[in-house]
Amino acid sequence: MSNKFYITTAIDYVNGNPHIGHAFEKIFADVLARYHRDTGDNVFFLTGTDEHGVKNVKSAEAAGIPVREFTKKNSDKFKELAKTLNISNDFFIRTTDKEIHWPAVEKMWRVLDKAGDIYKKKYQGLYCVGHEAFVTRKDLTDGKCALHKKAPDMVEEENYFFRLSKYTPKIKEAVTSKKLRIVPDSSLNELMNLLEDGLEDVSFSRPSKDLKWGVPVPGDPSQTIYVWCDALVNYISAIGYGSEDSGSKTSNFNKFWPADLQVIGKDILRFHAAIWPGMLMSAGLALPKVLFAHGFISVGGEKISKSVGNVIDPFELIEKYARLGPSELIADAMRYYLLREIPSTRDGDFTIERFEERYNADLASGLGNFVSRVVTVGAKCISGEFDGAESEDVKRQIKKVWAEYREFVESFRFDEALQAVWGLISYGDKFVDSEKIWELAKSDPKRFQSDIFELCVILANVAKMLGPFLPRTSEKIFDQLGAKPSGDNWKFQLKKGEAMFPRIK
Ligand code: ME8
Repeated sequence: MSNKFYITTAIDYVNGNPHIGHAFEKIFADVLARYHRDTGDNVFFLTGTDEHGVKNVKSAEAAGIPVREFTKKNSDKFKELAKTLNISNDFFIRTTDKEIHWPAVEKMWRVLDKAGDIYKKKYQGLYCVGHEAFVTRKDLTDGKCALHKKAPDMVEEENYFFRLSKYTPKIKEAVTSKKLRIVPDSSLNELMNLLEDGLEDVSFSRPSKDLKWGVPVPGDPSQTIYVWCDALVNYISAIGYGSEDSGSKTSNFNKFWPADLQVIGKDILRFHAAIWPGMLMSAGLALPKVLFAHGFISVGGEKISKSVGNVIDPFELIEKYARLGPSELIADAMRYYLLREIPSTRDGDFTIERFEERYNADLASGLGNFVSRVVTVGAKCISGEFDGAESEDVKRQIKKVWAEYREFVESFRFDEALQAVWGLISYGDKFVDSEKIWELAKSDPKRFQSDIFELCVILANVAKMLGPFLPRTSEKIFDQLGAKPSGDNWKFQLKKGEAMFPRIK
């Protein structure tokens, strides 16, 4: 029986265009979704957009477009990005979806209320629109939010609160016992500090007179549900909580919840490791198994920001290199850069220079060159289907790299997984050199064919490992090998294709 694997990403605000930080997170999760599919797991992979709240409303106003139209237009861009980057999500949730999402948010609210965890209170606080959250004086520098560089709004209002404080001990227990595993340790430590201080109750609604754009509080339309309470519910609304009979054995909710892995950026840890588990506990639902918080991407050493003018638009980046080949391979090149260059648990940087360097060194010279050394040379002298046998040394080498690769992928060390694959490529390159393959074609055709067979096996394994990382590249390699990834008793029929990853001059 196959295991289920439910994986989610954060859902993006649609206040602007997607940038490479958004792209990174979706690519990161896609590797794991594809890897688990390859191992035979029954995968459900969710991503989507977060469309309510003050931030989206303000951006729509600034653009002079009605908010519903504005969020739809931008949500479409995020959807399009997922397609362009070959993200293999099974569903794309939008929080404006009144059929699937809203009923779940309403149900969650009622359940929290019934548990006695919602109460009304007069409140005065500083609301940071960038955070979509109340902040405290210690989050400010010179009166401005240290992260968003804007002064928060002073808000005085009566609204509903969620009794998060009550769940501090239970959350602490879940985290320390690893029922809810927080990766990496830096995020775990950050959370433990928060828990040590004790969690505070959270404002869970805003008066509708100030914010109408959102889900009305059930039974009290004078209040709108807080955007984070609404957004976090996407992880269960998308699989049917509240909209299908979640009691039935066949429902996706019963099949897939709890999530096996939730991927988020480190900046939204508190919402996912404190508020979300608190809500789930109050509702009597299981906690996700693992929460993975990735690092942040800067561009040219600076935080990505419109005012700095360093926003890299993934669509433009792909367009810029269109002359190098089909856009799906450029998308793979982008996937490669982000996965190889940004260590998943730390921050990383993007520059065009570094992108081109990596492309030329690893994709044009490393991978592309190896493919052509094997396929072009082989196809010249061998026509039709052929098989053969690998030497013990080749078998051992491939087995060793698979073991490293699996360990690295399963511990989220994607840069190291790719290094292991490139190790196998250089092993193959050495094989070509030491055998002087190009001479053997004439001098010893029998040995030539058996060597080419072994090289094809090496390349097929490289392509198999690249499947989750560079899906289109992997397919194209299999096309040129005339083989299927599922094969183990390899047979090949070489077909020289377009040069993969021509050099950037
Ligand atoms: O936080 N590098 O939306 P968002 C890496 N709607 N990751 C980055 C990044 C960067 N430069 N910039 C953003 C939200 N991200 C909420 C989430 S989930 C129920 C609601 C990541 O559009 C960020 O960490 O600000 C987050 O995980 C995701 O992109 C969406 O960010």
